[in-house]
Amino acid sequence: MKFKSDIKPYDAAAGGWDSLKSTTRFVFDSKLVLKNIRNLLRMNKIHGFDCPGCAWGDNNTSTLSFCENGAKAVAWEATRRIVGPSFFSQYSVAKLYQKSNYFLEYQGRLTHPMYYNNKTDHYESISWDNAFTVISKHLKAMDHPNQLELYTSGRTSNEAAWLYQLFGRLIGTNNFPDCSNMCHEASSIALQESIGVGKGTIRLDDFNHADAIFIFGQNPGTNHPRMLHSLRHAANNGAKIITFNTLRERALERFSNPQKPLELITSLSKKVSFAYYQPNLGGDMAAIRGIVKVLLEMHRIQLKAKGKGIFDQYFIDQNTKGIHAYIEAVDNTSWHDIISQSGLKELQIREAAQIYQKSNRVIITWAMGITQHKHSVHTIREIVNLQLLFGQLGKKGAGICPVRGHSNVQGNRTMGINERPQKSFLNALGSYFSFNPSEEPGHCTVTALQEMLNNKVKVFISLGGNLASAAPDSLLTEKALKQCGLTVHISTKLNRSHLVPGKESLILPALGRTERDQQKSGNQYITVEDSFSMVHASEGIGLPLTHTQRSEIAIIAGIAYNTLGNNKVDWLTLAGNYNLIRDQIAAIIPGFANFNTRCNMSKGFYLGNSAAKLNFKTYSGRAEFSATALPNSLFPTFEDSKQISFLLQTLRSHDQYNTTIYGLDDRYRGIYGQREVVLINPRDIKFLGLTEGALVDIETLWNDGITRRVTGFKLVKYNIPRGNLAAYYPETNPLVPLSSYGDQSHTPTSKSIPVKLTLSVFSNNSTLKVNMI
Ligand SMILES: Nc1nc2c(c(=O)[nH]1)N[C@H]1C(S)=C(S)[C@@H](COP(=O)(O)OP(=O)(O)OC[C@H]3O[C@@H](n4cnc5c(=O)[nH]c(N)nc54)[C@H](O)[C@@H]3O)O[C@H]1N2
Ligand SMILES: Nc1nc2c(c(=O)[nH]1)N[C@H]1C(S)=C(S)[C@@H](COP(=O)(O)OP(=O)(O)OC[C@H]3O[C@@H](n4cnc5c(=O)[nH]c(N)nc54)[C@H](O)[C@@H]3O)O[C@H]1N2
Ligand SMILES: [Mo]
Repeated sequence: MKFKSDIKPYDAAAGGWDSLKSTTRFVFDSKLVLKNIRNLLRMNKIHGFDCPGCAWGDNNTSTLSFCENGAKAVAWEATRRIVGPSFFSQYSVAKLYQKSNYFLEYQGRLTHPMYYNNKTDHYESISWDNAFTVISKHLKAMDHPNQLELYTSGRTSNEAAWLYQLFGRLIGTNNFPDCSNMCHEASSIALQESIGVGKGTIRLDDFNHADAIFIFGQNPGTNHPRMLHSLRHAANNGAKIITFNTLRERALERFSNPQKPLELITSLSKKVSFAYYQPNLGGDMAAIRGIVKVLLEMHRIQLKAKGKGIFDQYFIDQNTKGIHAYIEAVDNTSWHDIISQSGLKELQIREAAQIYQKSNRVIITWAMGITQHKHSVHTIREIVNLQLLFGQLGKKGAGICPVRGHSNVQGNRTMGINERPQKSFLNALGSYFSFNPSEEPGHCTVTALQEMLNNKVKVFISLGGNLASAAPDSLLTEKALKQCGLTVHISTKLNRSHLVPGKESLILPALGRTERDQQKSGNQYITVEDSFSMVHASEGIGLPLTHTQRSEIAIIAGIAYNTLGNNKVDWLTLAGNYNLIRDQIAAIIPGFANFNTRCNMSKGFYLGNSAAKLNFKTYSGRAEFSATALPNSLFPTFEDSKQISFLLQTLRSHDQYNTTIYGLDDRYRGIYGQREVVLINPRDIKFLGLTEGALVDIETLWNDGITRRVTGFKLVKYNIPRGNLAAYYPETNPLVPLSSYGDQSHTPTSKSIPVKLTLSVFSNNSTLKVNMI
């Protein structure tokens, strides 16, 4: 496939004609027009499947409930192209390793269980029974349950996640590293500490009642396009949308609705953001602290003048703990630090504070621009601090909203995919199934990789996902996977993780969410939970490509039955009727009573949120202010400080889903046909004595003597603060040190990597560049 590379500013609004053209181009390009359209129509509808694109909620009001990127995800899964035994006999693993991620996934759907033959370096066909035997042999040979790592990617259904964690816990481990560790972990930890529940407090309808919506570190136009609809409705109702984003993101500036024909015809488009601030990478905690400083000033003035300040004193007295220490921390933070760290002007911070103060009902949302830093937990707690001062919890149109990534990542956690499970959950599980679950904390993604590098892991099983490309320090991660005794990948498409096999390796082909899943008791549906704690049923409708693919649930049940027998759990019977799995969930997980009956409700059901009801399940029983100082520096300082250094963030383009690359365009950012680019402030280009379009090498500045470099990246001038850079993930994952992760969260610091740039001597080729088409 040939791509023409180009860079041109994108002037149109987000959504609109271009979005429609792009969606339809994608759907019509594939040879399955009818099937794709039918799939789109049924997406997020009753008797249809939940969109595998993202975890945004759905109010079932729009006739065509899809977005451009959801359409891409469906079309991508619905391909008729096949990666079967003959494909693998044609390509050795070494040969495939040379190919790009785009090439690998474009080859089509995995159809047969495959076993890696290390003598020939080819994957070869294996029967399902023999595959299960290989796995159980390895599992039974382990000296200790913690030699097993059970990775999960957040597309997995509640039912599959449930069986998977049950299997792991019966074996005796809590090693459940998952994509969430690299994603919203900091949100879960911070919210649990602050308000006693690791989830957002709002419901979709709250957007219709908000006076202001503050969006931090998130690019909804690409990653949560359906959120634009909610924002737009909110704006129509008079809500002010305030954006904090290091980059100017097109879809946060203007948006027109591709599902409203009149708007398309008249090219009407709405300004999205009422105010747009561009803090430095990692500067949001300082920005929020600044906003609070201004509000505290106003509070004190008014208190003096009128005897009543602007904070919600009643809410604070009734519901919170720690206000005094927090106010002291705010007083101790200097304007100098606030301005230098946030990169914003005092005037801008005062303006944002004023908008906040004038709004009765405020929602704050955020995503990866907040969670993938060293001080992310503190930043999120600072967001909560601000909301607590004004009682922005427990009322309509107000609250906190971490916008989740994978479509069921929140549900996976609810089901117990958690390396640090709550004791109450383990107790309930143990008494239902009559065993003593281990209480020893398990491994997260980073610690699992460290254990693999220490040769402590015998078996790695991956339920979806692509750890080799998603994890930091790509070369180390690949080494880690290769050192396992057995790697098992339950996957829909070929990806890089399959090409770094352990001493033995299996690929097990799974059905996708859009496909019909027929088991002994008939067609099955699964369930998922969105960002708003709504649980929906989802039923695949497309015919599977072959009878050799199996559902994730059937695969887990097969592994578990072969390893543990049906002594405590009748795995194969559960796999024959998913209602029986839901009965177990209903008996053990709070909020799921009568699960099977409630799945039939048309719009799903709400799990509830204790903090939204002002019931705070923290140690003190109150919402806790957190009183931390700003980080000393946003930039790790090393001895060699003479270098001109930058902070790099790694983000998504418009044509990708995490490690899956659909195409090489990033339309809203005006970048076409290329991904090896680095966005940089024009003055920094000049400062470096370079010109736009020059090819540079990016090298990490870290303290462990390892050289981490990617080469031949094109400089693209962009509206971004000086000293900050942006480039795409996963191409830049080799730059993220495995030892650079968030305090408490262990989330790789993918949004603040200290780097230097040098003119590339390689021009177009490099040792690390594995992503050429
Ligand atoms: N189409 C599509 N949809 C997806 C995904 C996908 O890859 N493709 N991935 C899914 C997943 S798993 C996730 S987690 C979400 C990710 O959704 P996002 O979090 O929107 O994803 P990123 O591309 O990482 O974008 C981070 C945004 O934060 C900004 N940012 C970065 N650092 C900072 C900072 O320090 N401060 C501020 N204020 N802004 C900052 C960046 O400029 C960028 O706009 O999307 C989900 N949905
Ligand atoms: N540098 C950098 N690194 C990052 C990030 C970043 O912003 N910057 N973001 C992080 C984030 S937020 C996340 S969530 C992780 C994502 O990490 P992962 O979830 O591990 O990665 P994905 O790319 O979503 O996984 C794609 C693979 O999942 C498989 N798959 C797709 N659908 C299904 C299905 O229905 N069933 C099964 N069994 N398999 C399926 C396919 O084989 C596909 O190749 O990456 C993280 N890594
Ligand atoms: Mo994510």
